Amino acid sequence: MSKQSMTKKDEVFLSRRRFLKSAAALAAVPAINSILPKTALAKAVEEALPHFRYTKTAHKGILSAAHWGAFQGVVKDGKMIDAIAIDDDPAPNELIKMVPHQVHAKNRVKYPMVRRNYLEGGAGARKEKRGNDEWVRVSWDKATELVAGEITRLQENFGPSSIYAGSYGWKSTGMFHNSRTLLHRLMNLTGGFLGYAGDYSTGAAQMIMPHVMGSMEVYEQQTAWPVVVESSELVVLWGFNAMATLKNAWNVPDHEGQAGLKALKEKGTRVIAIDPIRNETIEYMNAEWIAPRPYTDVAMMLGMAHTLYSENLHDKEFLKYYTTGFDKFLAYLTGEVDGEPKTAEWAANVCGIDAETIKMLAREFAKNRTMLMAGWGMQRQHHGEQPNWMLVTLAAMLGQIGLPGGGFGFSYHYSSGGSPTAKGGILAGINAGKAPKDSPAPIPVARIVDAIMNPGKTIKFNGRKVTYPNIKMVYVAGGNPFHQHQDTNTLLKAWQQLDTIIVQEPYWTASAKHADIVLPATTAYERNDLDMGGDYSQRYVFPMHKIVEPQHEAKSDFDIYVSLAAKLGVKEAYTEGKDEMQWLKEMYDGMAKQARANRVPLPPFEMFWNANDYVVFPIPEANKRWIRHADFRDNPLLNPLGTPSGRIEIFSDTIAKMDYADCAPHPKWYEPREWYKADIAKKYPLSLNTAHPTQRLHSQLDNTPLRDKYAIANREAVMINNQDAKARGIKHGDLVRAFNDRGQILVGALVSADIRPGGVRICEGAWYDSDNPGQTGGMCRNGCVNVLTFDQGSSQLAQGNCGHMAQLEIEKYLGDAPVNLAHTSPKNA
Ligand SMILES: Nc1nc2c(c(=O)[nH]1)N[C@H]1C(S)=C(S)[C@@H](COP(=O)(O)OP(=O)(O)OC[C@H]3O[C@@H](n4cnc5c(=O)[nH]c(N)nc54)[C@H](O)[C@@H]3O)O[C@H]1N2
Ligand SMILES: Nc1nc2c(c(=O)[nH]1)N[C@H]1C(S)=C(S)[C@@H](COP(=O)(O)OP(=O)(O)OC[C@H]3O[C@@H](n4cnc5c(=O)[nH]c(N)nc54)[C@H](O)[C@@H]3O)O[C@H]1N2
Ligand SMILES: [Mo]
Repeated sequence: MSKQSMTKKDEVFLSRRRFLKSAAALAAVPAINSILPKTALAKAVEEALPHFRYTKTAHKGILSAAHWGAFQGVVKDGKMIDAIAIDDDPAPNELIKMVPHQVHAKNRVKYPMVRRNYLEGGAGARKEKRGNDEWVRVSWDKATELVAGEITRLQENFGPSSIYAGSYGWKSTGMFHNSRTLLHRLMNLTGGFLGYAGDYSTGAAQMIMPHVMGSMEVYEQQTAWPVVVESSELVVLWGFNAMATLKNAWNVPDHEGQAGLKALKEKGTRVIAIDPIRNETIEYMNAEWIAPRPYTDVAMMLGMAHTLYSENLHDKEFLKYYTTGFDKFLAYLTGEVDGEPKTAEWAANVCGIDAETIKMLAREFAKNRTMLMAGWGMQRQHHGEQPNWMLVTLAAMLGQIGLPGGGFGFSYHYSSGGSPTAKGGILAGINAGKAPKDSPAPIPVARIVDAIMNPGKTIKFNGRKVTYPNIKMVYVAGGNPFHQHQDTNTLLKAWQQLDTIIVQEPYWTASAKHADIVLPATTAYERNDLDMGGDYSQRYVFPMHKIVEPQHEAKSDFDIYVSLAAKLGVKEAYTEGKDEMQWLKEMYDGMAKQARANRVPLPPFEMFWNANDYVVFPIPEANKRWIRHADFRDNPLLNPLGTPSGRIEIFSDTIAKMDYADCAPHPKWYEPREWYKADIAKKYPLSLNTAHPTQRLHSQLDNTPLRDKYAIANREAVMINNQDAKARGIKHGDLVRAFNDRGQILVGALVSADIRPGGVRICEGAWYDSDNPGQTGGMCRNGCVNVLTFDQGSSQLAQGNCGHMAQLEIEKYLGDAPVNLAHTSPKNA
């Protein structure tokens, strides 16, 4: 295999306009509940077809899947009461157990609801009351009439750029009930919409890497785990917490990354971790922990690069044959251009790690077969382009890129990058259809609030210019802007500018509470779907059977859009005449055809669906030995990188031509907007870390009992070093106010030695709950960290978000503890 690549957020759009030959055959498909236990026929098929795996826990429940794993849902008296991970899962987790709680959560959106003033006064009426208005229950017919009417009004009067329907978010798994793509499909049939570019995850890295490596690197297959276990002598975990982040995946996780880490641990490979926090992966691997000042990694890497150069440890052959521009970078590294040599001593003064340690690290990296594995937290920062570029430069100087167990990897912590790729078939998801010709150009995803606030403003973006249109409506389905976006108070202001906000959701999240029209969506467990298991391994195909009937008046996203399509006169085009099961059969058949071409025969759809089983594709031996960039290393002329030079660009002419003051044409240390040496640190001395939550997926599952395990004083936890806590008279378990000039939140003190002094961690994803609803400046009673972050692009190149960075102060909260209403439904709802 010469190149393995995949994208995360954009499903593989295989356009198959083929219609079902026999829809009638499907009518015979019985409901899953009626076909358990397994039929004799299914058992016979399974014996004949080894990749059609009999669910070992069969008969316990109904097979389905989520971001946190595949499981069987157990139902009693129409209610889901348990979820049991499949036996093939090498690292089943506690999130799976929350599935029944998701279905039966108290704060489900039960009926379509409209904000009273909106219902009575129309679009834009009393918009300042959003978040603090009454809710009125309406019929589905009325709700869809309002939504369809507003789409029509805006398309006619202002055109597609007035409707932001990008709808970024992690929704649920399932290749068909993809709330976002299905929304795009509707909008494309009705005049187009304003969408987004990039994502919140790798906003900076995915834009800079193509200039440097010719590919995004962050969503690409990594050197296979068996190779790492066998060949790496030193593994460096740089801002990397895979034991937490691998619990979830974009599709259904295969959890093979945890198996890889376990094997590494059992072998006793040396592991060094660089992170301001001694996170659970460091703990699990018992790694050597180096804790730099937050946001200073680029300086630290420069100090190492300088050591390699000055001690003649860099690989000159590799730099010569496989890279371009090292000489120009060198002039910066040695201080020739700015009078500032980036020595280990210089770096020590910036990152707070002593020069001897920095030098030791550089020498160890050079001496051993070293794999640099990096997470994405440090690129979700101001100048977040630089850590990735500099890490690649460091790896290039070490000269091990393309060798077994050497080089760098930017996706070992995500969706099990490095889990060897199987050979079978791939499910194509539902497609968004064709965008109309005059569709507006997308805006960088994290600039949405800036765009709403500043229509007509032009910004720079990766060599292009983007002019913000006049956005009048936001349609959210499968995302949670009140958690995902930085600087919540500014978001609130922006939300108050809009004519209409529609939120399609299973729960009364803060985003729902601040909308005009709320449409109740089912969870994934109330509908039928299919998904792949293993984003990189593509190893499994899971049926996602409906486990319980839709709760209350909730409808699947597909059914909601079909009703809207009917009102907008595009129903036939939208459904192509197919219902849920017909779409699933078509997706399965397309996948099975590819599998057959790969000599992996699969049973017909009906049999697959009825058997409560899943498919496990074989993994070719060669893929277990796969090494990222080995082909490039073997022959850079025949297998050039996708960069202009075909080589690793340590200096980029493309970026030089952009001429951005905040993104030089070579990796460079920039002082960030907020950090411990900035003026702001005198007032707000603590540096914020907003790591992803171990026992949640962002905001998802915050309304389940798992919260009892991590909430402190009934709020999101703030991790703080013992010394910093002591200096402020804060004890473990105390209620604490965290604040800066942008806002204030209540959190519970988690006092610990596992965080470097000067840093605090408040995980992203707590549901926003203001004590002054709808107004800016209120205190969030649940600890939504984005109240404290700033909303600025990483640089003009990537315009990525800076969610992982902010200065703040904390103090013991002395008032009466206010009631936390984050997980309650509004009155009458
Ligand atoms: N400060 C800071 N901010 C961050 C980050 C950070 O590190 N720091 N991380 C960023 C990153 S990487 C990301 S990816 C974003 C994530 O941000 P989001 O993707 O917005 O986070 P989720 O909590 O997954 O939101 C998904 C929402 O979809 C709803 N949902 C689930 N299933 C369905 C469905 O089938 N249909 C519909 N209609 N709705 C459904 C859920 O209830 C939930 O409200 O956050 C970003 N924000
Ligand atoms: N359990 C769980 N798993 C998830 C998610 C989730 O919400 N929960 N979200 C999924 C998604 S959408 C994404 S994008 C990925 C996110 O994956 P990542 O972005 O890699 O995860 P983070 O937790 O934000 O950051 C990883 C590590 O970086 C460290 N870090 C932060 N700032 C710095 C710094 O300045 N320097 C250094 N050296 N280290 C730093 C943090 O302390 C943390 O240990 O995870 C995915 N998996
Ligand atoms: Mo993400």
